[in-house]
Amino acid sequence: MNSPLFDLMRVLAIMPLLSLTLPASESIPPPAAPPPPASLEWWREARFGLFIHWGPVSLKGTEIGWSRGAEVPEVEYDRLFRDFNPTRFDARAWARTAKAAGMRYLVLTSKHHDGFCLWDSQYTDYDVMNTPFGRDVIKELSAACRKEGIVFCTYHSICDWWHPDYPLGSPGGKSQKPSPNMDRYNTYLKNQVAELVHNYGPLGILWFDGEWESPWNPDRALDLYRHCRQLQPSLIVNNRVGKGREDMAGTTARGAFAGDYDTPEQRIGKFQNDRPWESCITICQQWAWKPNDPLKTLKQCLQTLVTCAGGDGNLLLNVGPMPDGRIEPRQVERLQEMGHWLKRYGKSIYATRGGPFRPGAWGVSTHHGKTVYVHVLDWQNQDTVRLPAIEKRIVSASVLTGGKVNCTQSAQGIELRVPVKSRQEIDTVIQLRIEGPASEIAPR
Ligand code: FHN
Repeated sequence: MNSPLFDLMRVLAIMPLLSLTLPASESIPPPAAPPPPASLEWWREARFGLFIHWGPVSLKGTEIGWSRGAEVPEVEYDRLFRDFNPTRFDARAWARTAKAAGMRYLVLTSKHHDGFCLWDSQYTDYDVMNTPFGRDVIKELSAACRKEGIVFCTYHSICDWWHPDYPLGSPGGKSQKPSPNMDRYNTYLKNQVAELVHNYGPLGILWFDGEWESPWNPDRALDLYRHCRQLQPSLIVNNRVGKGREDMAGTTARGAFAGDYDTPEQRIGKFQNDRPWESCITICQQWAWKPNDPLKTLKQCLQTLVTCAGGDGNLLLNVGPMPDGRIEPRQVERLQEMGHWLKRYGKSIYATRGGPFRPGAWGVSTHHGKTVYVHVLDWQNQDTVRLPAIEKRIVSASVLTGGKVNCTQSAQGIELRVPVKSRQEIDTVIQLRIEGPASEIAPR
C-alpha cells in the first residue's frame, strides 16, 4: 500500500468528522497527523503479538472488569488488590515466552475497565505499588521486553468503572456514579497516558479500549489521539481511541475518526489491504485468568495466525496470567509449539502482505517480493487447489513444508497438486516464485 497516499486518504477521512463536530464559525483544528510510515511498517511486518490481561481479579478467576459488581460484589472486587502478591511473576520469563512463540510485540493491560493500575502512578493509589507485591509490573516488563527484543505496548481502558469522576460504573457500565466529573477524569486519563509513555516508553502501540460508552465522544477522541502523537510521534494508536469502531467486527465506520488501525475481536478480520488491522483473540475463552478454561488447539492457533496474515492483518493472541504471576504452563507450551512452526516457516508470515489470492475454503495466500505463499489449510477431500489466473508467469513451485507440488498455469487459472503424503494437517505451504513483484498483482 502506498503509505503517503494512504495517509492522505486518512486525513481526508477525518475532515468530514471535524466539520460535523465543530460549528462553521470555529476554526477547524489541524487534523491529527498519522504516525510516520516506518512505525506502521515494523508493526505490519511483525504480524504476531502477545496480549496479556492481568490484575488482582486473577485471584477470583473471573473476567477482568466485567465480573466487578456481577459475579464478584464491587466492594469485594475493589479489595482484591490488598491480597495481590504474585511472587512468581518473572518479567523476563514472560518476555521470553513471547519471543519463543515467535511474537514480535507484547500488549499488557496497564489499566482495564476496573481502574486498577499495574504501574507506579502518581495520579492514584489504586495501583500495584499499594499491593503486598509492591513492584512496578510495567517497569519490569517493559525492561525485560527491551532485553529480549520484544516491542512493549500497553492496553489502556478509556472507560473506568471504578474511578469516581468517570460517570458510569459496574456492572458493565450500567450504573451511574453519584458525582462524576468527566472533564477531570479526561485529564486523569491523559495524565496517565503521559506517564506510561514518558516513564516506560517509547511504546509500540497504545491499545485503547472501552470507548463505546456515552461519556466518550469524537472530540475527546481526537484530542487524546493528538495527545498521544505529541507524546511520541511514532506511537501507533488503534481505532478504539475513537467512536467509529463497528462493534466486534472492529472495522471503522466511514468518515469516523479511526486511529491507525482496525481491531476485529474474537474473530479473524476479513481481507483488507487498504487499512491495517489486527485481530485480538484469546488462547482460551476468557481474557483474564480462569482455571480449566478450554485451551485452543495448536491447529486453531496456527490457522488463526495464518488466516489473519492471509487477510493482510496481524494476530494479537491473549493469555491471562495466574494470581501467582506465572503464565499457565499449558499455555506457555502452546505458544512454544507456535514458535517451533514459525521458526521453520515464518518467512511465509513475517514481513508478508495478504494475497494476491483472496482467502477461500482451501486457505489463504501471502506474498513477499517475487514469492507467493499458498497456505492450504483444508484440501476439502480434493486432489487439487484451483486458483484464479495471474498475468505474471510462475517461474517455479515448491512445498516449503516438504514434498513435491505439480503446478500448472494457464489463462484459465492455476492448479496445484500435492501428494497426500506431503499434505500437512495444519498448513501445507506452497511457494510460488513469480517473474515479478507479487505486490503488482491485484487481489483476486
Ligand atoms: O471489554 C473488553 C474486554 O474485557 C477485553 O479487554 C476485550 C479485548 O480487547 N475488549 C473489550 C471488549 O470489546
